[in-house]
Amino acid sequence: MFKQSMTTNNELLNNWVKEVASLTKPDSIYWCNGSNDEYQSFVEKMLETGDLSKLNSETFPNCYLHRSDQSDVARVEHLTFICSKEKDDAGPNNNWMDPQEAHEKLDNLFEGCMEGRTLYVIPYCMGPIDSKLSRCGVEITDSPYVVANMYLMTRMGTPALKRIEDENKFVKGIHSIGDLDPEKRFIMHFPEEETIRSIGSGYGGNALLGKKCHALRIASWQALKENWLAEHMLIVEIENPSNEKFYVAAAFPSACGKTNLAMLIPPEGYEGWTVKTIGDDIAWLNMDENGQMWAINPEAGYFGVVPGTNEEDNENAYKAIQRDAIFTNVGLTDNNEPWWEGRLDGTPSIDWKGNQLEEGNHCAHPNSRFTVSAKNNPQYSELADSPSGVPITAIVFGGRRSELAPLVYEAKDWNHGVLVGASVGSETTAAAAGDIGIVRRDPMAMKPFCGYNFADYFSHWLSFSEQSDNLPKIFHVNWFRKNEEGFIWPGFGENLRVLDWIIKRCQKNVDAKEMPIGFLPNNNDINTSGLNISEETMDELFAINPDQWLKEMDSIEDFFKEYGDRMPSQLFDEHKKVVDSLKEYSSD
Ligand code: GTP
Ligand code: SPV
Ligand code: MN
Repeated sequence: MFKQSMTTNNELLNNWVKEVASLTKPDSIYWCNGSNDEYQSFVEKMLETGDLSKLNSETFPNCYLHRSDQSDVARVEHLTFICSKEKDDAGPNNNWMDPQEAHEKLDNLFEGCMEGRTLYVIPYCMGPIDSKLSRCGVEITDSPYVVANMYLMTRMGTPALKRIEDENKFVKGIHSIGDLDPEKRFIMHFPEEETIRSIGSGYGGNALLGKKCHALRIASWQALKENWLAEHMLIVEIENPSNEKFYVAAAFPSACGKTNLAMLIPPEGYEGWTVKTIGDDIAWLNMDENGQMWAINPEAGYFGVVPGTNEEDNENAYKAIQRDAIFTNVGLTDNNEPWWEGRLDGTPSIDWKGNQLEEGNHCAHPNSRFTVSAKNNPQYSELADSPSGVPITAIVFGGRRSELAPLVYEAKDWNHGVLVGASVGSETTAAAAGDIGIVRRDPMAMKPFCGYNFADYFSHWLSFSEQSDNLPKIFHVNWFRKNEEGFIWPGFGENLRVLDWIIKRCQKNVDAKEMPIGFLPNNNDINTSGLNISEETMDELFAINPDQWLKEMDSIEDFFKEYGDRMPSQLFDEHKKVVDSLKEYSSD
């Protein structure tokens, strides 16, 4: 059904496609042009094969449901490898395999894997096509679902191919669904070769190779060599009533609130404030000649957590997915609308596996996802397409911590901020296969995504303080602190109250309390007017337990020591300062 729409004169690309085809033996090869007609033709094809089904076209026009294999619903960190030449370059934070051994293993798995299928070539550009900060890649896949998702998530097709032909350079990504056997599932990265090979999974982060594999794992390695940063961060634009604009980049681990913060709607009392989204998952940060950090969002769409999305907590996301969206692993209502836990209306009827919903079962999978173009977001910022990106005022780290971490605090300076980021702990979520709710160290929310040794990554972060005295201020937030009644802080739109304080700190408009862990807001400096929250509750949100913190600092030190001699001593110096000050504080 597909016409051969284009090929290329670029020898590098042509030879590579031929080489992959001679290994995988597809019946045909199709080069994607990225047009809307092409997207629709892929949708039609998947409706025929049953890969997609059409949702209620009156209420959810041009929306589709994809049910994945039941064993293939999340990222698989234990099957994700960094295959650098030197094991130490991958570091204790990554699984490592010798590149030659990995290629041999993968050659066996890829051999003939596309027989009877079409090989799709997807040229894509991460970042605005005309930005010098953007980077191109080509993904080869045998999955029409991957093609359709890449269409929504990246700038792909003819314009990307043109840039690749001009630059004669691209990240190579090879993906095949394989036979979905979890024993034969691997997501392997070869940073020195700028190559990704992924087999056996169709799930987002494992299969949409532009996203975590390229824009974080390979890009973080490139960023180390070229003095920039590739981060698991949202980018949000905040305009106050004086029409001053601020750009905040925030790193929270998977399923810990990036999409929600990026799409925030100002709460009551914040009339005159405007919040717009630049990006919801990945930021590439570059420093200019004045030492100012600028960020671009390399993506063009959102692959977001569906459960919990509703018009009260995240109306922008809710509106964005009313049309032109692909839903993966949600349930259905009795009138063929998508349904998920947290949707406020509709009668759930069929679960994500396609069975009649039974009481006690999840209707949607906890890691069910929507894929949608960023332009569907009512608060999409045009600056997401700006070649220079946006100037970053503040960097925010955060995690999901039911205890310990206060609502917000500010790092004392950049190097202390690097300690704060490197120390992030967070409870695991359904975004990755494995246990849920276990606190683990997730430095800068990059544990699953840093393509090289964390010790070198921390050194790289620290190195910026020697290069600029104009760096963003660094903060830490925790929306997830709990008491007997559940989450203490209302979160979502109300998080603007915390961003408001962060911005005031950046403008030097408000004092703060110096504590061992950083600067905390003075009483009443977080605007709670109109919020039904007592002073005692605010105290609870900001309570610092020095003994608990000293234990935390011990566990952080143990974690750092796993990285041995490569760890920058500055980080231990910063660590010691906090510990000494906590000891003093606790003996007062
Ligand atoms: P990835 O796409 O996996 O990187 O996740 P993300 O960081 O973008 O997470 P997302 O915004 O999708 O949020 C994940 C879950 O956290 C959803 O179920 C949200 O409803 C919930 N959540 C987000 N923000 C808040 C908040 O401020 N408070 C509370 N209590 N829950 C939140
Ligand atoms: C995450 O897990 O952090 C995601 C989803 O954003 S995935 O693209 O699958 O990595
Ligand atoms: Mn993510």
